[in-house]
Amino acid sequence: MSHTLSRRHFLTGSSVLFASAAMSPALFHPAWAAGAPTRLPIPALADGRGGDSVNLQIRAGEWAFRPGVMTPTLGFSQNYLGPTIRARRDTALTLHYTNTLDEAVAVHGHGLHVPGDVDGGPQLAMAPGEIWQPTLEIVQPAATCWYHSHTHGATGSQVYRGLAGMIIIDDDESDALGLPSRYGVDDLPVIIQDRTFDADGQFVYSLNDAGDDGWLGETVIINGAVAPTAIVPAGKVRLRLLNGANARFYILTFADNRTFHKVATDGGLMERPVPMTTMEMAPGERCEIIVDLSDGASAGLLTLFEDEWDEEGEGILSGLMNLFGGGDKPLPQPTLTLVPDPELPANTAALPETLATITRPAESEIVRTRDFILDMDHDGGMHTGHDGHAIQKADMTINGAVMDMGVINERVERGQWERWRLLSNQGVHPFHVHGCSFLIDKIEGEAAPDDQRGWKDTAVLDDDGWTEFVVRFDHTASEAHPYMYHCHILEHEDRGMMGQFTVT
Ligand SMILES: [Cu+2]
Repeated sequence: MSHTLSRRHFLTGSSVLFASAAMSPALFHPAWAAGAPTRLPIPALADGRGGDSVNLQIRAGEWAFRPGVMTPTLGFSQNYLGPTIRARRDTALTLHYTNTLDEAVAVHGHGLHVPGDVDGGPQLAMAPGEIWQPTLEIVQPAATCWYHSHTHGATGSQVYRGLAGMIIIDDDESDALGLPSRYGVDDLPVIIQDRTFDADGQFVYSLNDAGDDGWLGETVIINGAVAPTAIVPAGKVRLRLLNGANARFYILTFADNRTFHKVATDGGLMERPVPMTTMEMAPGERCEIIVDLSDGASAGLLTLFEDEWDEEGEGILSGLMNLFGGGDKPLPQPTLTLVPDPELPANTAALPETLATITRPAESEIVRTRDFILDMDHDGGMHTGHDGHAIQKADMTINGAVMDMGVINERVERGQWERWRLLSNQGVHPFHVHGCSFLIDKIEGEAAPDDQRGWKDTAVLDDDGWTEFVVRFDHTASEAHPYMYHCHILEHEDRGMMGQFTVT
């Protein structure tokens, strides 16, 4: 029987009770007891604001997820993941990719409002040895975005091996708010992933062996490190959280159940900070949160999830970090620990009451409605793509169709508001749309909760009811370089849960 995730398990679950249970204050998984503390790796900054092109060499490497054990990896100009690209509104960002691998790679700028011909969809794959140099006009508000492999049929495998990195967009409005903004000091990139390692410390991954829920790794890693610590000022700290996992939904909370403030969703700042103690993040989503460490106590971030269900169908929370395949599940340990250092200059300013203005369209401005139904058919057969190659287990469809690079599934008019309604026949899917940010209107018939009312590009839908958002596309995407909409469980995407659309 499938145990596909269902959102209602989380919504009605008892995660807060769980988090208040006695937690071991240990910083490290027992497997790490003999090792020195791992510092949170901070990806290098690649400053694209001044007009110089940012060089990103797509290359193989190796990376020590555990001291002394090297894992073959991929990265952008580094061994694992890529530099954090810094961009600014109203400037052009030029990227210069070189594919040094012996496999094709497409790289998508996730969350960027750019035309289809520089969006990095699968049509723009670089063959081995090829170069791709897109110039992106950054016209959107400050946001935390990311770039990652979007190679047809190989996205899951390439992201898993390391082809992902963060993009930070700044603007004048966000600069004026006084939020923590010292990169790597009180403004930290936090890329959450999970990986399974074999006894030799090598990645274990198989698209064909992934279950209905996608490929779920056994060990949680943050910026490529297991249970790292970050020394931070004893004040306000901004975490730019990216769920960069292939398939796992995370439930984030602090071990001491402290309140944090969510200030940004995928597409930028929300209208006002939202106090929270527990927050779910689906694959592909970003959130910026502000954590206050002025009390001087360390804060352990728990990245929990539900992989098992009790007789009532309620999810059982766990947070395993079975490094290199341990036996019994340990109690959830913090996967990132923030340790305040009172010697460091701290941001202790009060949070602004308002962060941004978000204007929703009037109902009369919404000119059409499109419905998308995501199916997991389980027919188990082989399908043939338009170019003749076999697609295995292609039982993942949107509106009855698997992804076909030769088919345009939707045609959208530029500059007009639309309502997109999404439903799943089974399970929970994070639905991502290229080239835009949208505003979630309703989830299962109810108004979106406060913390979901910001700009988004990835929305969670399930089989209990429609998720609806309003969206407007301001850039074009041609038949040669269409945009994609797809499930961001990468194994669903690679099996066909994706469609193409033009904007003209
Ligand atoms: Cu999916």
